Amino acid sequence: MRLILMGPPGAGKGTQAKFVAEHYSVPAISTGDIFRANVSQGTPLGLEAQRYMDAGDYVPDEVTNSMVANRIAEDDAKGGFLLDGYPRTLAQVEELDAMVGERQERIDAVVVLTVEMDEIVQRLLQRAQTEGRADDTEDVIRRRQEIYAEQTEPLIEVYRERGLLVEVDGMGEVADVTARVLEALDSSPRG
Ligand code: B4P
Repeated sequence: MRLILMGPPGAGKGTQAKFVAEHYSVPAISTGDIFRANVSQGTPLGLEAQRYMDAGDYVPDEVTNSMVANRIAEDDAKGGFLLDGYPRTLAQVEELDAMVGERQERIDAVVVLTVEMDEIVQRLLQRAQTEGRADDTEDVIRRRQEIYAEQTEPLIEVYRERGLLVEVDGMGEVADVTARVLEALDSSPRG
């Protein structure tokens, strides 16, 4: 199974990714997590990514694309993967198409989690208190939502036209959302 998990910042992508990936026995690959791990280890990639992330901006496509290409080339991703938070731009869609095309593979489904804006802001302000992430301040949360609307929302139509889109209500309890995602994937034509 090769899946993409999309949704605005705070929709619960990272939260759902681990349950959904476990269900299909594929690795959950989160570009945000990989960037954060590099930031905390102080690697050159981390130093480059940090200034964008702290401002709520996207890390440049070249940096993100080559990082994903390397990650999905690892052994554990040969039989499938769940991409959490990638692609986020049209250029990343093209690059991902090329990566899977080279391997003679295809994406099976693109899950979009939909969550009301008030709930998103609440979740991220809550996360600011528990995890202390640098990009969970009110100004940066707003900036991240704007960037999502500008650069990532258009991808929904791209994947809808390809017949890959699976829209799931991301409101409510975590376990209920997981159940909805799995049910939607099982009943989607490609699931
Ligand atoms: P991400 O790490 O992907 O962060 P996110 O979109 O904010 O979080 P997510 O939707 O995964 O929410 P979560 O499950 O944590 O990206 C961070 C940054 O990295 C980006 O802004 C960008 O700078 C950079 N980046 C990443 N990918 C990139 C790319 N492809 N290109 C360029 N730059 C990239 O959930 C949020 C909170 O809600 C959590 O506290 C969680 O506990 C809570 N929650 C989840 N589900 C809930 C539920 N059902 N009910 C109540 N609370 C819930």
